Amino acid sequence: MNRITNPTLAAKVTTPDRAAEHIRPGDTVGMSGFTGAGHPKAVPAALAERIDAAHTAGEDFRINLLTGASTGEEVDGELARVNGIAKRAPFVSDPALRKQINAGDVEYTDTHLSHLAQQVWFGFHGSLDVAVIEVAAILPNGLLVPGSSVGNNKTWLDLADKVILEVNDWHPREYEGLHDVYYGTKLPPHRRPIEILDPLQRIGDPYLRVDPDKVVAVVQTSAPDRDNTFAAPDDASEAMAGHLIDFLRHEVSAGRMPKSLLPLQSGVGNVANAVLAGLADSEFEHLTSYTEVIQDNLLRLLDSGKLDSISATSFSLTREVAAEFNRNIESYKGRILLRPQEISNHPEIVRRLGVIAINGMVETDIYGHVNSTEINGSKMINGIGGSGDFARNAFLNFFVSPSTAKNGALSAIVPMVPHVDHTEHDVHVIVTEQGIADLRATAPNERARRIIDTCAHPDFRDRLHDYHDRAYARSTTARHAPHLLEEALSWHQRAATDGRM
Ligand code: 0RQ
Repeated sequence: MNRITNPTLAAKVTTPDRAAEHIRPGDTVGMSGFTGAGHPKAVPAALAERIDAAHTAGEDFRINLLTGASTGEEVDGELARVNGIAKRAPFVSDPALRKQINAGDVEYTDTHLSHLAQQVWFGFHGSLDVAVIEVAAILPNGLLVPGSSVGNNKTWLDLADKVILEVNDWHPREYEGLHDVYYGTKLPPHRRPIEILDPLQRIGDPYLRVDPDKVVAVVQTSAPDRDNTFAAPDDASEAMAGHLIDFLRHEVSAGRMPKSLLPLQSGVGNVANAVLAGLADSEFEHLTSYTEVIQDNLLRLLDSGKLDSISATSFSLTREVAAEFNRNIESYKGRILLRPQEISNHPEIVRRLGVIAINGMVETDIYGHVNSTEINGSKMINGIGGSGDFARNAFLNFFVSPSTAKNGALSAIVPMVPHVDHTEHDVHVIVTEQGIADLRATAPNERARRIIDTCAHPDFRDRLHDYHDRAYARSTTARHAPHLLEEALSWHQRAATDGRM
């Protein structure tokens, strides 16, 4: 089936190599892509070849790359391979790129996912030279049918001087109707309320718009999204899922939320997957989800009839489940909406709907400051992603992690975190396989005892109590959240030198 039915844009079909020639050294490029879904599959590799050739010839050629979130081997992998990225935002997961960031070769701006689009509108990132956007089809009137993610595509298409479109027929043509692209965003002081009152409420259009005069090239591809594999849930993640679901039961019986709970957001990863699997076996019904990423188990929850609807910005599926979804896409219409990430993760809506946010963490300190991104305060893992968008504005948030890492050598509960992504003011509930600590309406010392007693691994519990007790005893005029500053980061110091806390 012909996916490019607009004559003006059909006339611009060309090869990836010719398309990539429109990208110049130093350009800021906005590409599609979110958690391995909907990123361009051909032009970035062609660009990488050009960059490689330029470097061989002794020329400087790197770009500044903005996306929705992580992409795939075809984007971050290819461009990292040729040292083609100077600056990157807002989220990464590619191992080669992570290495370059941690080697100091790539400047990485770790940004809340709902914030990047507006920051580019505000001009914080300078001008956007080129957009490279993957879509499922171009309609006769020139409107674009998005594919498996929306991300920041609306903003990149609106703001870029030049646009390159990749039309990928791996995405079913029947994607048409599964998206809700909001065109009402404005800059302050002209902003208006974003009136989403229900996760599945439509406020926009099913299509992306593009000024055909800006389109410099159209490329055809036929390539799958990233295969997002997950480890089968282990005992620890099943224990965490169990604690969390029991906690939700308790909240319902305390009258703090309805039996159908409140809209769920879950981060990506094995614990989130285990929680979703646990919910499938629970008594909860008519659940909804206001989230950013649709993983296998969220889709399964929808298939099982436990979950009524999902609002997100992207998929992050295994190849097998993606193929199944693509075959049955029509049956999901009216139950799934993909939105731009500035809306899927919008603080106003997260707060209004009362989202239950579940996200992973590296570690928390005894007062509830959470580190989600930087090992030993310095080494980037992925980035904050959408965890801050959701957690800070959630009705209820959970941060989950096994109580230890690296075969028990490191504790996920520490005296002081060396990097803070979520502050004590934002964090509600900490979950490890050991137990669950409800920090709502607690003061720091109460919080410390609760986290240590319920969440810390027994191997570290006494030492954590000892640290807290001595800090309290010594700080006679600073007991609100007492610390021994000379010792607070000694656990990380030891981790850095000996690999053990
Ligand atoms: O490193 O692979 O080298 O061993 O951190 O840890 O156990 O695989 O855990 O996949 O759940 O990721 C916080 C990173 C957890 C994730 C984080 C090491 C560990 C391993 C990963 P290795 P695991 P998970 C929605 C929301 C921020 C973004 C977010 C994350 C690696 O949840 O990126 O929430 N969150 N987005 O060994 C030292 C510790 C450690 C540690 C783990 N205490 N000390 N290293 N590790 N704990 C998605 C989006 O926004 C797109």
